[in-house]
Amino acid sequence: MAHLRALAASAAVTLSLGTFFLGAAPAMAEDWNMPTPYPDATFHTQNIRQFAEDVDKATNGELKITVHSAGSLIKHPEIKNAVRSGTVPIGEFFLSRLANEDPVFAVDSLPFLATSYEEAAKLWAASRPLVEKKLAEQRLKVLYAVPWPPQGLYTKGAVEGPDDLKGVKMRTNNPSLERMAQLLGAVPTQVEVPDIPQAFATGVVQAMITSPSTGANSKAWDFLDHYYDTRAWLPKNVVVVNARAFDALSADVQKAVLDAAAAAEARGLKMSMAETDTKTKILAENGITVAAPSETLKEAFAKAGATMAAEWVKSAGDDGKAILDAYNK
Ligand code: PCA
Repeated sequence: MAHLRALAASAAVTLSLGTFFLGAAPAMAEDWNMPTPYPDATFHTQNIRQFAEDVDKATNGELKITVHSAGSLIKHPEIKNAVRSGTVPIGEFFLSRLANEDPVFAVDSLPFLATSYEEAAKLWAASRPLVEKKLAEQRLKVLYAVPWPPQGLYTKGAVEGPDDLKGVKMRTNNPSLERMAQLLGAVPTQVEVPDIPQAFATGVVQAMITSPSTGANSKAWDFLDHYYDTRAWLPKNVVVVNARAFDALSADVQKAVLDAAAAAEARGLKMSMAETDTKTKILAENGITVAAPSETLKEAFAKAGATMAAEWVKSAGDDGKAILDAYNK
């Protein structure tokens, strides 16, 4: 938009008749639609709304971002490609959803590789360059990423050990979790977050592995009764912008977007950390038994995690090695 304003200014000098009109006209505003997969009460969505507000303020309304939550504009499986093709200029998605495109995208969903916020931050720092490079190949620019709280197991009825998971229909959200479910002897079924209550109510699924946030926001107490705090991994959501759309912004607006993105990454991390305890408490307050996994369940999870890590190292090749070397430094 800066060049438009410069044009207007120079036109105002030469065209005295046009001065009033050009001087009074606001800079032409850009309107961006932003699809996101998760409902409004999700901290990621709240963080994105704040990001949009920050961009609006910092650009004096030159760039307005309208957030369409819960897959209302574009369904989660289509969001990445919609941004890539320019159907929408910006969007959010669950990064490890892309695991089938490239194993690099799955690293934050490997069980027990990074199980604390500190380790998750380290893993993001180690993997970010490659994730950015791979997404840039699709003309997607990474603005920021925010981790979910650690992932735990939700079930109907108590799970004493791994045998209780055999044949159980388990809700999954990406290829890694699908593999995990298989290794546990469960039956994986992909279900998006807004559809979780319905999937449990109709018996499509009987168990899930997700965060205290998603469990509490889905009112898990309406359809199950146990939560095992396995702290298995902290997967991330990523916000990307179509590179062409970003490049078309003025330098000032680009800077405003990047500044707001950096603030959103820091704010989102804090929100996520706070959620871990508050939402676990909400689960307990609503009658869910919150417990540590039994030793045999822990062992089964660890075994599945080790198998997945070995499979990942093999499939990720040099990229995987680069990430793990950076992470273990
Ligand atoms: N909630 C999302 C992603 C991870 C999480 O905690 C989900 O369950 O799909």
